[in-house]
Amino acid sequence: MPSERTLVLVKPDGVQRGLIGPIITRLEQTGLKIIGLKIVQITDEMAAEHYAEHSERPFYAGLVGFITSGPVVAMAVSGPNAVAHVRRLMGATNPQDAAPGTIRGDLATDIGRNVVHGSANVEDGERELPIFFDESEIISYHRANGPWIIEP
Ligand code: D4T
Repeated sequence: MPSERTLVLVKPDGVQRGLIGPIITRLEQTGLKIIGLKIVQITDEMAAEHYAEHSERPFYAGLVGFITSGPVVAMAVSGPNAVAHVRRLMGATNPQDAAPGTIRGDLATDIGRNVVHGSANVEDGERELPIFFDESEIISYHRANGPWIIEP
C-alpha cells in the first residue's frame, strides 16, 4: 500500500473546545504517523490559498472568517493511504451526516463548525502542506514499533 502524506487541521472550534488532544489521539491510535505539528494563526492570505477552490461559493466569506478566527493545530500525517484513511476517520463534511465513531460524528454538530480538516486527495495534500510547513519541519523517522503497526 502506498505511503501518503496529508494535511490535518484541528480548526479554531476544536482548539477552543479543548479537542486538540482527543483528535490527535484518534489519529495516533490508528497507527498513522505524525511527521509535522504546530499551532498556527492562519492569515487571510493563507486562508485564501488554502480555500482557493471555494472562492466563488456562498459560504466562502464565513469559511475564511472562521478559519482565521483563532489558532489552529496543523499536522502533517503519513501512512498507507493516509489521505483516505484520515477522511474516513473524520467522517462526512456535515457532522449531521457523519457516522458515529468518526471525529465529526462524535464531536461536532454544524457544518460550519466541523472541528477538523483533512486534505481531499493526494494532490491537495501536497498543495496544502507547504502552506503550513517548510519541508525542513516535516520529519521522516522510524518508530520502534513500526512492524507491529504495518506489516513489513
Ligand atoms: P475541509 O476542507 O474542512 O476538510 O472540509 P471537506 O473537504 O470535508 O469539505 P469541503 O472542502 O467541501 O468544505 C470545506 C469547508 O467548508 C465548510 N462548508 C462546506 C460550509 O461551511 N458550508 C457548506 O455548504 C460546505 C459544502 C465546511 C468545510
